Amino acid sequence: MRRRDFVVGALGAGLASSGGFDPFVWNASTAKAATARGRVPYGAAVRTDLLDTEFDYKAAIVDRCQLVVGEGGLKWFDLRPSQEQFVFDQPDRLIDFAEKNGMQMRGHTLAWYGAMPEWTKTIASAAEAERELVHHITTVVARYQGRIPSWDVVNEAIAEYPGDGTPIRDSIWQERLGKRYIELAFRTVSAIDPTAQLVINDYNIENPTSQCRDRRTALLDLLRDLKDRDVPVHAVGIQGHLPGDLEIDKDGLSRFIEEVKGMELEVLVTELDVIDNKLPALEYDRDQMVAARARDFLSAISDVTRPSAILTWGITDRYTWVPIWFKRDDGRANRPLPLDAACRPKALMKVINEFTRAAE
Ligand code: 9MR
Repeated sequence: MRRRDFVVGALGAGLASSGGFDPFVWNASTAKAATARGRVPYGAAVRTDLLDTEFDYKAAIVDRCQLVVGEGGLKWFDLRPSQEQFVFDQPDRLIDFAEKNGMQMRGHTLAWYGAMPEWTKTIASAAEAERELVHHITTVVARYQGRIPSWDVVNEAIAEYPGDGTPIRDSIWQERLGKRYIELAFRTVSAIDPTAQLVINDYNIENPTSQCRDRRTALLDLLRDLKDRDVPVHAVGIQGHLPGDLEIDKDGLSRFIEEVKGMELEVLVTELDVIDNKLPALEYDRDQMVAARARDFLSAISDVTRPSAILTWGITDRYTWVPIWFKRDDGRANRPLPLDAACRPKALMKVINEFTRAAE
C-alpha cells in the first residue's frame, strides 16, 4: 500500500493540494470515517487517564467524535521528564483508543513556550537548541508517522501583545534560535511525515480589541514570511477559547480567514470553548449565550471557508481547564463545553452539529 493511501481521512476532506502537500484521502475502512463523509469532522481534547474509569465520558467521545487530541500527553512536560527520556504511554493509549473506535488523533504540540520541563532551561546555545528541537520532533513524529494526520507543529508563536513591537512570543526556542525555530520545526516534521497536515495554532484573534487586531496582523505577517520561503505550513489552527463577555469581530475574523485562504492555507478550529466566568448565573441563559458566541465565531469562519475540522477543548463541563484561570465569583461551575457535567448535550452541541453536518 502506498503511504499516502494509508492514513488520513477525516481532516483532509475537501483539502486542495498546495505546495507539494497532497490532499488527504478518506480511510474508508472505518465506519466512523464513512458516516462522517461529507461532514466537517468534529473532535474533542481528551484526558486519556479517564477513559478506563469514566464510562459516560468515554461513550460521549466515541458516540460524537471523529477526532481526538490529547489535552496533554504529547507536550514536552509529559513526554520528556528528563533529557534522555521519552514517555509515550499517554499518546500510545490515546491513538490506540482512537483507532479502535474509528477515530483519528491530532498531535498537540511540538514547539510551544508552555508545559516545558525544567531541564529545558539548561539548553544553553543555538546549536544545542537546534539539536534538541530536531531530536524531539524527529523521535515523536517518526513514532506516529502515517497515523497522526494533523500536527499542531508550533503552538502560540505570536506574542501576547505584538503591538509592542516584538511579534514573536518568548520561549526557549525563540531565545536561542530566534524566529527561525518556527521554520525549523515545520521543515523537520515535513521531512519525517510529508503526508501530515502541518498547523500553526494560536488564540486571541477573534474579538474587536486592538490586541486581537495586532495578533491577526502578526500572524498573517508570519504566515506570509513562511510561505515566501516555501516552508511547509498547511493550515492555521484557530484555538477559539472565546471570552463569553466579548463580541466576536465577525468582519475582522472573516477578513483574516480570507487572507489565510489567499495564501492557500486551510483553516481549522482546534480548541473551541466559551469562557463563561463573566456571564449570568442562570444556567439556561448562560448556555444560550455560550452557544450564540460560538455560533458567531463559527459563522465568521464558515462564511468564508469550510474548516477542515472543528474540535472543542474537552467535551463535558465535568473536565475543563477553564476554572484553573477563570473561576466564577459566584462559586457556580463553569459551563464552557458542548455537554454538561452529566454528559447531556447543551445548546453549544446543537451549534457544533449545525456547523459540522454534511453539506446539503
Ligand atoms: O487544558 C490544558 C491544561 O490541562 C494544561 O494544564 C495546560 C498546560 O499544559 O494546557 C491546557 O491546554 C492549553 C493548550 O495546550 C494550548 N492552548 C490553551 C489550552 C488551555 O490553556
